[in-house]
Amino acid sequence: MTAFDLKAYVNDRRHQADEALAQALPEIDAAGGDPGRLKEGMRYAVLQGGKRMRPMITIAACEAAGGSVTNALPASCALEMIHAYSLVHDDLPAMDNDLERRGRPTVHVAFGHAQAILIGDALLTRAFEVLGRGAAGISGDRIAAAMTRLAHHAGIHGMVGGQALDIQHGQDIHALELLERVHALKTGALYAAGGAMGALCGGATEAQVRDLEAWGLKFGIAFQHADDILDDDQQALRPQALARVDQLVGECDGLAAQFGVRAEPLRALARWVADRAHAAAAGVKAD
Ligand code: GRG
Repeated sequence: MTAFDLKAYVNDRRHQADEALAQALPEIDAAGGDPGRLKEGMRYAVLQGGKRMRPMITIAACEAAGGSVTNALPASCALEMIHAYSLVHDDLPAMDNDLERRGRPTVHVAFGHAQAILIGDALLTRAFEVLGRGAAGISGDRIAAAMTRLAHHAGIHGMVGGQALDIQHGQDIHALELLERVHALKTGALYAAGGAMGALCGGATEAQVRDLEAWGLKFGIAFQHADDILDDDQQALRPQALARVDQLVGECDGLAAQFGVRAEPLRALARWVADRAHAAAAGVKAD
């Protein structure tokens, strides 16, 4: 048996997600012009850089459930637009006040503060429009269920709630349990949405949708622990966080087992997160 080529998989799926996103965002020269440069700002926020991890997980979950890349593209685009909106708003002076992202001026620096708020709002709403239009061969019921999962995980019970919890506690997080609660909401929730939406678009059963949603949540928490280790954040909790990465990745493997060989991309992506965390903890820079 040949080993699964994660690099080739990631390059291919990232390319397909990039193309779908370029099509799903409003064209700058379309009718109506571009008052306030919002269309330009939406494209700037989404299309320049980014690892496309959330679309990747959505596609991989869809494939695990027996669907195709095409089935997963609207949900993948919607999820990445919501991720992009959250970064635009998170970078604002009222939040993190970041001047650079992905090696370029942040949206509020390049387009102005009021425009950045509107660009984030426009990305959030465009996400639901793109998902609502659906994909060929996917029933309206499944699209409606995907929308509900996305709204749930992006909102007060997910990413927005996690951002509020993070703001409330600031630098004052000394227990792994609280740190993981923030990670689960702020980062894990969007991955959970990706797992659930991918499963729904791939034709999964209700139980499988729940399992791939749980897979996404665990993956997202592990991903954030790995990111903390890479960025030297939360140093006091590092040994516990590293142990949790291994545990979470093991749980991901348990959830993916039922999908057999079709879940190989999910398994390889989870293994990549564990390798990244261990390499960073050992002071080695991984891919
Ligand atoms: C403003 C509602 C609202 C939420 C903000 C995204 C976010 C929540 C905060 C940004 C800070 C942060 C560390 C969030 C955790 C999620 C995360 C790891 C974001 C960066 O995601 P990557 O690494 O970024 O996937 P790219 O650029 O590759 O897309």
